[in-house]
Amino acid sequence: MKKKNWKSTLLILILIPLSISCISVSVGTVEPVGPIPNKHQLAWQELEYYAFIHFNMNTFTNMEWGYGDEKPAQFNPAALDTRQWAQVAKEAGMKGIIITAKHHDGFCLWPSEFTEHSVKNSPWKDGQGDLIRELSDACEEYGLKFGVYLSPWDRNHPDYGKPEYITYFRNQLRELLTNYGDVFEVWFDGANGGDGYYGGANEERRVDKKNYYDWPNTIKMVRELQPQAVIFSDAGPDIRWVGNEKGYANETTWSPLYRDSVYAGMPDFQRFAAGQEQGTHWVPTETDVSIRPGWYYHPEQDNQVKSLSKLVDIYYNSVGLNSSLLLNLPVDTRGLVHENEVKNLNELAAYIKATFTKNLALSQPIRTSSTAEGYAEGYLIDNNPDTFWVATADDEKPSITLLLNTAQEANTFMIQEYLPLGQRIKSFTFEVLVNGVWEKVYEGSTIGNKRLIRFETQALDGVRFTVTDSKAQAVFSNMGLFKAPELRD
Ligand code: FUL
Repeated sequence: MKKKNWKSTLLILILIPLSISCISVSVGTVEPVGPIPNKHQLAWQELEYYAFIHFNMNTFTNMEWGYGDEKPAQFNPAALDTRQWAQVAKEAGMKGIIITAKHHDGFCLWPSEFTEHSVKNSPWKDGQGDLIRELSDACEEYGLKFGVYLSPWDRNHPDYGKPEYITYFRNQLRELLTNYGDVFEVWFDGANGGDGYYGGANEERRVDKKNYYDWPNTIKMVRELQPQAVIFSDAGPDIRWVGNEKGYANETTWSPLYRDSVYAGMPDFQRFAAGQEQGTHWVPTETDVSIRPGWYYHPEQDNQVKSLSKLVDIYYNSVGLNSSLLLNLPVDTRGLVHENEVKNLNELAAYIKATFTKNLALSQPIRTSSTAEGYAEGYLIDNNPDTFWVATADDEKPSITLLLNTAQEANTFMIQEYLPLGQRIKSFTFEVLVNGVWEKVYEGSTIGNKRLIRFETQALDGVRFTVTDSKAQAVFSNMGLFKAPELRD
């Protein structure tokens, strides 16, 4: 690349259209490093940030885990408005909503034909309501994806623990996946078995978590009914749990996993938080965390909504660590996302926008230690997820150096691997150039979908990103240098 600004701009303008027509050729010249994501996983990777909504019987009993003996009469939101949920999520910059259609207490937010324990016997809309329909309609209206959480554990159902329950569970899943349009994600919880009401038995029921649910056949059913949906559980098959509920992914996060050796609800799943470099399947992490201490609404937590700086920290440590952020909003007893949530969500949206709208790397000279034939540095900043830059295969420490035409204040660096060719980078360093002196400000491991690096705000003359170890030649689709606003709390 030439140093002159107008020339690099011109080159990028020429390269963008060229790159689009070259994609298939380019992919052919660089061998993928398996495993790689399928097209549904790839579409999911782009979402990055979407909402969980925990709203169900527990909202009205002020519980986290209902026992299963609650009465449908207790479910009675006065001002339920799923369009408000969708509007809040949309304005927050979220890409979808996943709703607790049935939690562990077994109460169903849709009028299932297979149980009486549902909204059809509640006072809400005189038993005529269908919350799942309302939410799926609201999501469509607001251009959001729609997903469902269906708890495998059911503390209400008399057959839980017996083979008959699996038929019931699948019947419910079939209803959810047949009657409510496109579903982008199906969420299966790992909490399975324990004490409960179980139709009046009031006893403890343990299940063989690995075999009881016959997951392979349930997964087959999801594939038939909603082929585009990704399936989440502790262990995949498509997306895995990040291993904690605090909002933090692991510094090292491999999307590959030895998937067939893990299962939903396995007791020590946390040890898979980092994934496995040599894993056999693409099973990226999803970071689920609540905006309040509880998953469900509790009035006494009205003043414990996570602050902007906490939410920003979570965003950087999930989206910025090769994960997605599933941020839970506990809808309140009115049936609305509470004002305190709305305020902080909007602050986060404004912060993200203020940070990432202006990429300081655009139209600036980029130098690389090598570039494979047919590729160019310009692909790194063309903001096109389908183009990518490739180092030569013999370049053992590929580096990307951005030299700014004039010093710029910055504090955030972003880089993304090109996922269709697999996750490759094992370690890297990041340096800043200040007053002619290079200073290493970060050393890290994996990258994957996105790595965000935060550092002290400084007037920079340049930055340098160096791959120090990788599974194969480096391939990046995007990078950026940004200045995030200062956080006050
Ligand atoms: C956990 C559940 O037990 C919690 O109640 C909540 O739904 C959370 C997202 O997953 O395993």
